[in-house]
Amino acid sequence: MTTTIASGLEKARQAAQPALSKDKKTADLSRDTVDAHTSEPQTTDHGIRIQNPDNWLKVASDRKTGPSLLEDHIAREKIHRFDHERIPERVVHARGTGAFGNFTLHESAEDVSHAGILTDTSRNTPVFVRFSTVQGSRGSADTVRDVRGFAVKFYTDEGNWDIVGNNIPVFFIQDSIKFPDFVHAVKPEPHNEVPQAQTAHNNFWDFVYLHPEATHMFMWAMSDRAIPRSYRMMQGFGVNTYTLINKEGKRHFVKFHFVPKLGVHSLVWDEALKLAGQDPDFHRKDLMEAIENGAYPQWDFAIQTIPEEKEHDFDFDILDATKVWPEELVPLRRIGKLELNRNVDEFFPQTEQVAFCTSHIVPGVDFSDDPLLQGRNFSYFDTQISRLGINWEELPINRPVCPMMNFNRDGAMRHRISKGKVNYWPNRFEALPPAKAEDGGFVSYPKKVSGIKNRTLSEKFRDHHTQAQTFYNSMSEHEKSHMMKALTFELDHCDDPIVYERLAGTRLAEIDLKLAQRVAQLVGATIPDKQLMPNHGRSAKGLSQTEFPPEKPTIESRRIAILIGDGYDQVAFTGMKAAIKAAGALPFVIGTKRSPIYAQGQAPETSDGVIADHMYDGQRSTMFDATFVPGGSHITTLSKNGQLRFWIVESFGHLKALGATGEACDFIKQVLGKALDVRLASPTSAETVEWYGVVTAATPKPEGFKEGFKEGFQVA
Ligand code: HDE
Repeated sequence: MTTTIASGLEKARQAAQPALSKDKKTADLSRDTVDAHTSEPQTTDHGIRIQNPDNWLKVASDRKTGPSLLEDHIAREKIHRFDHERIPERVVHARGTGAFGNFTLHESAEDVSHAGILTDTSRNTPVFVRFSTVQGSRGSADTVRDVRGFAVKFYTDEGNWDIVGNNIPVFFIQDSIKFPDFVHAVKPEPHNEVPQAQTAHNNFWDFVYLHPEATHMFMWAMSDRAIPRSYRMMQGFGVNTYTLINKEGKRHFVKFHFVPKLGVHSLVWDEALKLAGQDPDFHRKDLMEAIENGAYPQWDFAIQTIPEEKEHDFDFDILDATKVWPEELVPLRRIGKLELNRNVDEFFPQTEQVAFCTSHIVPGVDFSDDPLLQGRNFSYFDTQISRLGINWEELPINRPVCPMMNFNRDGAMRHRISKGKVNYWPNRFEALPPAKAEDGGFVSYPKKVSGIKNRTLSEKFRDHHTQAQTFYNSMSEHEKSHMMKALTFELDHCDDPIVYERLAGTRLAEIDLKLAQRVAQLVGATIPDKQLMPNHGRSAKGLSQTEFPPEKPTIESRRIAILIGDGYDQVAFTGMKAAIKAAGALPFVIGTKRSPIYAQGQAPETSDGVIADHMYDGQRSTMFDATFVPGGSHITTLSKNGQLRFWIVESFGHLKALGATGEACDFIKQVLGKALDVRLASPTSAETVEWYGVVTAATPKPEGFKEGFKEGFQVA
């Protein structure tokens, strides 16, 4: 007996239900989720079963292929659907990836907000988070130097709340009217559409010079923050100033923060550049891999609040998105936890169609007069219309989990069917009445407004250098050196002398003369001889990423390569692999081939050997956080292989932990040669860090050694 299509689909729908206990959003999405891996036959979009999906209907015989018939409605439907698969990509943040998770609150913020999600510690609020780069197109590489988007959609019981943030706490411009100019300048240049996903070109640096307000942000963008190791290892910042309203109607200004439990970590520029070609999906895969392995990324959710009456107590304007609120003045209050624990089922309907809006707020949260936020509140709604159409909020990923009902109607692709005789308010049935504030109705904060209509910002918006200097002063020596190199790389890609002359000779000389001089020398600009603005010499907390180690020492979810060939030491290999797994990290066996590899003393007749996860030519050291080489006679083979030797050298150069036992110790020492001696002989503090990256053990026993390896790994 054949099943009907309807019951088949129902079965498919059921099969697609995630095994996880369903939160409200998961349950909601399951209404629209089907399993495509079913044995039910294919159908057309109008539901008839397709008998032959491989051949267009033709007038043909055994001997002759005749004309294809336009009559073939099945083939035409297939091609026509394909022709229209693409929608416009996001004008910025086109490249991204997302995941589901949950938000929990451990400390009520009822003193500052009456929002349910910020006061009810028993709630488990479903979330969808999308991380992104800003400049590149949808197919661009993950590891480019760029700001990362960190957009969170909370499906709260009172409606969706979106925090559409970045991994850097400030922004390039102060007024949203400048955004189109900024984005045009940062994107590929108009005459040749070059370069892709990079700020390293004339127009970006020209814009930055002409907007001194961008100085603070470009210093952040040249820091290691702009090349994160993983989306899981970066902070999230709401950037804009919002407000919170409590039960008594009192208003606080607020900034939102997410602090990763794994700590903040970055790639080094050389790794980032190589990975962009070797594995353009590096961050996307990293997030999926961690979630699949149960290493759910977590962030502390924190708020900084300032009572309304203190708005003007600071020497910067708290509504200026080019400024941070120094933690010394406004401490961070960690009140909740964000966890990502489920990958998407299908990229397009979820990650691509998700639409965030800064204006999506819930009662207890409100806007401020932050001029960047005000413009964003218009832009995000507007842009979704060209991407997704007017009914974008009906899409499964975007719809709220609380009751949603109003008289917005019609428009292209309307999906919902609203029963009833009226579609307006007020109506004779009193259908869909307004909600009182005490029943959750959203009430805008009754702020008194007065002033003169004009196009200016307050006086304090004009200080563009104090915080840029503080940021630079707060960097560790190696962070400063990375910034110098980043600036040099960028300006080296600018071929218009006016661009690199002005940037090095003016903007950088306003921040730090030594930095300006070094960059100018390297990029061929006139070397400035005076600091253009006195550096105040102050530094601040929370700016250097060295202040964000993991919450607890861990190598959880780190990728560790184990290099082997025929003749590897089995005891060291199995011991270390098990130790890596037990520590929650991910061991990858990289072999000289992906067919069986035999340990020392083993033979095909007596053993199945080990099948490597990958062969060395398909991988690079850049794709791993650490490398282990067990001893054994395979070292004779490995040491003759130029690419494996380079693997060791490259890994060492990127300050990664290298572990070795037995014969592999000499191999590593010999490959690293003088580089290793130099570091051992004169370990300056920066070099000590590099030296710690290498741990070797003379005997092939992983016990005792693995702790050192792990430690070296953390320090590096
Ligand atoms: Fe955005 N931004 N933005 N932005 N932004 C968009 O909205 C815009 C700004 C951010 O994963 C667009 O849906 C203006 C700051 C993220 O889907 C668009 C201004 C911050 C994402 C838009 C800003 C952001 C976007 C393009 C200046 C950090 C990706 C597609 C006033 C706090 C969200 C879309 C996702 C996306 C406008 C500045 C973060 C065009 C006008 C500051 C994370 O609406």
